[in-house]
Amino acid sequence: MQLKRFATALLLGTAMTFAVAQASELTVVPEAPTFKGLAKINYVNASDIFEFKALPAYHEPGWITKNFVDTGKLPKVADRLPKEPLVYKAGNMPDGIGTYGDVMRHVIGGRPEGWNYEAGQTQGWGGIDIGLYECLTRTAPLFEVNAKGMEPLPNLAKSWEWSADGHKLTMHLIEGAKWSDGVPFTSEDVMFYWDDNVLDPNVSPLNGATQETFGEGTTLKALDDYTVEWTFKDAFPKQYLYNMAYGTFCPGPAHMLKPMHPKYSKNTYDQYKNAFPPNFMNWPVMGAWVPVEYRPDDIIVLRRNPYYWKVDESGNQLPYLDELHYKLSTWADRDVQAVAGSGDFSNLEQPENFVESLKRSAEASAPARLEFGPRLIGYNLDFNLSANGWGEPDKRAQAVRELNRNDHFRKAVSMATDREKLGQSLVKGPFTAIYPGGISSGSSFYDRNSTFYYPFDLEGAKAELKAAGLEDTDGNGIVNYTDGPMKGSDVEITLLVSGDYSTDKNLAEGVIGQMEKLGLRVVLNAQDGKQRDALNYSGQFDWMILRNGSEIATVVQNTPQLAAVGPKTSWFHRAPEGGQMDLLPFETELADLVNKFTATQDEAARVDLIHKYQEIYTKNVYTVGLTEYPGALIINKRFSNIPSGTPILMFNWAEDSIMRERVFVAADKQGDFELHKDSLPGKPGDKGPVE
Ligand code: BQZ
Repeated sequence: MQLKRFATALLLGTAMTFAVAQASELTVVPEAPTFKGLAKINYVNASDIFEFKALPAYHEPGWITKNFVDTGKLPKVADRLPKEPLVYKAGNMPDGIGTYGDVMRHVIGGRPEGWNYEAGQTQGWGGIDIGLYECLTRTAPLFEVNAKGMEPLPNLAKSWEWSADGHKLTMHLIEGAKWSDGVPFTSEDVMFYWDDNVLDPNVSPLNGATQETFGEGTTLKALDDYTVEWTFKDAFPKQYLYNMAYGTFCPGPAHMLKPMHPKYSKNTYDQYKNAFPPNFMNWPVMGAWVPVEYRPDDIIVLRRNPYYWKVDESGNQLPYLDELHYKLSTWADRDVQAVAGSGDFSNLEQPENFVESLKRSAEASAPARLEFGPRLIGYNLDFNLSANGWGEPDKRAQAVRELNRNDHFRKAVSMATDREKLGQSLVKGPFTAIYPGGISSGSSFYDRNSTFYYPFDLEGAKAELKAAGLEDTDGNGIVNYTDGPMKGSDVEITLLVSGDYSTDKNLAEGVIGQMEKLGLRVVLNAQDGKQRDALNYSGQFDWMILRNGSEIATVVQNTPQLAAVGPKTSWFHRAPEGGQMDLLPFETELADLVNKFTATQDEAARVDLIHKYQEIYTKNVYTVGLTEYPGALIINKRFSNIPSGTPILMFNWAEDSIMRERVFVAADKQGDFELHKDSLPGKPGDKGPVE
């Protein structure tokens, strides 16, 4: 009998060993299916796009001269421009010098909280903040710039030079530019953003800029009204110039915000953050358009900024478009309206809409054209890896965090994920690809041979769960903890996703179904974008499905978000308030590789560092990549100066990359969509525009 039992156990054991031996081994990810839809990009040099210089004469729409300059309401256009405006070169404009008039009608799924972007308020995304807030440098147009020697484009910072030892960077701001209410833009705006928002621990700027975003111990000071000086610990950390672009260094108007900041008033931080609600119109911006009308859940209307500091080579003050709309709807509706022609622009990023959008856009009568870019849109299942208090977990959540930090557990989750099925469930065809996580296959830093994953293998996954100390001891199909404070309980995991996108929810439902077969109970927690962001940034989640950002697509943009290089840089592992990071050994390796990448300018070394990063990332299942696919830009055919092959996401979103300020509509194609024709923004706080 003993023998029989032993033999059975042996057989079982062998079977188990055999199952584990059969369990999918780490494998190099297969080639992604080729996808023909990719449009051609015309690569140029950065200097081909624009320069800063004074021109002999400047021009503006005739109605501004007639109704505003001739009546004394506005200074002459030459007096509204800086000494050396940013001059877009006609040679880089696909359709050349434009003409004034018309509107770009955006549709967005977010909603405005207020105008205090610096203190973390969203304006609803979809390109509205990108248009309002100009930043020290600009990177979105780099998608069309030759990679060799690439560095961020000048913007509010028109030039810069490094000290001989590379630890200081002197930055020259554009001189004589003004906010849209006529107040001069100076280093005071830059320093208020840096000192009283980035460095103030009580303020969390939108897109999460912290001191570590620009390097541990980095300092910044103003030398005069138009000169600031950075001091870095590393020598020549040119990488940080990317972080001085959109999202992380886009100063707001200090003359509006500083008086409301707790350091300079009796306001609380909450009162500061909410000092300018969305119905505060004519908010001063450096961007090309100013909010002049807001109807909740309906529309935000923006009118051209009369002090905008960019012109074309003929001296025409930009933008060409007099008005922008942001219709407050849903992200899915953005695709539908762009294809139907009642909206003008969409980043087709939800595969569920691919087929219909392709069909409609293929018709000769289609109002919009649709161009696919590289396979750079992807999703990851992120594990909250903090076990020392970030997000104040209760007993259940803490037990999940401990599991998330267990290699067998993350391996089991990866092995139980059928990536092929998940991708095809979104859209049939050659669009989606198996994506293990890490750098996108569409990125110039991607190396397939450094990208590993565990192919789908449910039995192997179950064996890994057992190795993680989980067994279904009560036979209800869900594994139980076999020790610790949750001993005997079912393993229950909450999954945070954005409820604003069908793709996020569909992927979540797919993962939940697949995890149930593995024996994990995963509970969906779908929140709107704002709440999802808030729960994410504060660590209140067990697992999260997150769409990739620029750091995954380009490596060089938002680089600190590639690893926990600081207490608040990773999307899914941060330090508790006032606490330290509790990094796993491989996380420390990843952070070291990212820091080394940031500190060197040796191109070959940078490539090697990222390949090593990719290998450690994927072999350790830092995240479980789910699927990746190409996005497509849908834009109404009446617009000119749209660069061919503009990716919907690379260094930034397409709203930035197409350089909207130089987009125009030929006179004979202009629609009748303006809601405030021949008006300009009023004074900050005025109820609407000045007709
Ligand atoms: C693009 C983008 C422009 C944010 C947002 C939104 C937020 C996230 C992300 C995208 C929307 C559109 O993305 O989906 O196509 O227009 O706005 O900013 O998802 O919830 O927090 O990171 O960019």
